[in-house]
Amino acid sequence: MQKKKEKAFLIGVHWKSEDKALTNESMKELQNLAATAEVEIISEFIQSLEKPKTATYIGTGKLTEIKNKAKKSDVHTLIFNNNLSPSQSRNISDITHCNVVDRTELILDIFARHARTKQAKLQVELAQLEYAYTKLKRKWKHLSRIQGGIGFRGPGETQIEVDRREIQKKMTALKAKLQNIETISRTKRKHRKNILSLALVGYTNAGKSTLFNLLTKEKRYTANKLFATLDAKTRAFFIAKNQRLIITDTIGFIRKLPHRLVKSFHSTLLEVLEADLLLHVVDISQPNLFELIAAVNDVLEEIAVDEKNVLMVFNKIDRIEGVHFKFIKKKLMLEYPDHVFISAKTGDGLERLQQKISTFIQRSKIKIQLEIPFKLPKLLAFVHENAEILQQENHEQKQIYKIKANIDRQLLSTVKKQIEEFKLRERINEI
Ligand SMILES: Nc1nc2c(ncn2[C@@H]2O[C@H](COP(=O)(O)OP(=O)(O)OP(=O)(O)O)[C@@H](O)[C@H]2O)c(=O)[nH]1
Ligand SMILES: [Mg+2]
Repeated sequence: MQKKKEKAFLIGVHWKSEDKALTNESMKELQNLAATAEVEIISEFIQSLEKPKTATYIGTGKLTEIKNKAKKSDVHTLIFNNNLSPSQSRNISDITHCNVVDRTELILDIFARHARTKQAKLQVELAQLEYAYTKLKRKWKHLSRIQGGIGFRGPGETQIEVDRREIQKKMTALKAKLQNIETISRTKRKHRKNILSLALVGYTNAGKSTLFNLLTKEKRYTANKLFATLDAKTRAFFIAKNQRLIITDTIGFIRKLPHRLVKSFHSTLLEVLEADLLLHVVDISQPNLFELIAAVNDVLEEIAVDEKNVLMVFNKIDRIEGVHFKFIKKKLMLEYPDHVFISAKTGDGLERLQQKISTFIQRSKIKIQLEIPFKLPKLLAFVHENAEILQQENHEQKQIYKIKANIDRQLLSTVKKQIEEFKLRERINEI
């Protein structure tokens, strides 16, 4: 038998200074989030306000109306499209006799459902505790029968009445565990330091994992759900002969993500921090795509990756009509000089994308002259393997190979370091 869905009302605010379309888009996103959390939406309420009410976020008149309707429809959960302060949640709950869930708590509930790997589970647990820490919840007697609903799943269930110190102790332990995982993945990354790395970033559901699968021929889970991916996965792939790269698929972003929550996903986002090139995947069929791009850029800024090379990947071109596509294409091309249009589903544009990545690789290479000592044959082999050799002369007298090559900047520093170290050793031996 299918488990009965939790019934809920969605509640949003239309800020009078903002466009109504923006509120509608945001409410649609809340519907998607609620659907992903397997909630049955019974009704939706939107109140127009200039600013939030300090005590109850929305007006008390509206809350009384909601209370009466909730009673009639046997609804016990109210999902707010905004983040509420602890006292606001408490006051709303007092008036309506309902379980109050804010936007972040709903997202965290989805995270708890979707976390599969150990790392993702630990990060979700940390995120839940971080949020609970700032927002300790009281359990309400009249709500005891609806326990286990949104905001009370997973670790949220046990922490409700635990005091702040206990939570802090737990958070420290979780951070230590995550740190261990980070150390392991850092060692792995060190081994790959010489390979150029890409990371997929973008709004949730933009098609990052679908593109990852297309490029790497992997079978990563993709779904028309928000936050289908919560962990990071890195794979090597070839873009052309001799052009081996690594690419990381990771968690998607969303609007109004609290700072602390982003911080909890630090381990997963490390790959993004260290990538040479970001592919910012955008669902071109979304009417508000500029806003979604801005939301992603905000999060990138928050995790301090705003200085990176970014290639805009406009995905899902199969989903938009010819005339509209032409119009939007023009606008995007003007706004983002580094871009490509693709469909990760049909494969349309894949070659264009590969070409763009190749160009980036070429651009990141520089032409240099190197003097590799005869005594370092391994280094010579390494350079041959990883750089484009333009010329090589052997100087018997000086005991060096003189090489002209196009080489990746990162590689160059590794090679130079080895030559310097060799020279230093020689000098020490001489003394
Ligand atoms: N029509 C169409 N659908 C696509 C395309 N790319 C991805 N999708 C669909 O969009 C949905 C989301 O794709 P994912 O690859 O899971 O998206 P994601 O960016 O990894 O999402 P999260 O991991 O949830 O952040 C899936 O249902 C895909 O089948 C495309 O080019 N065209
Ligand atoms: Mg994904």
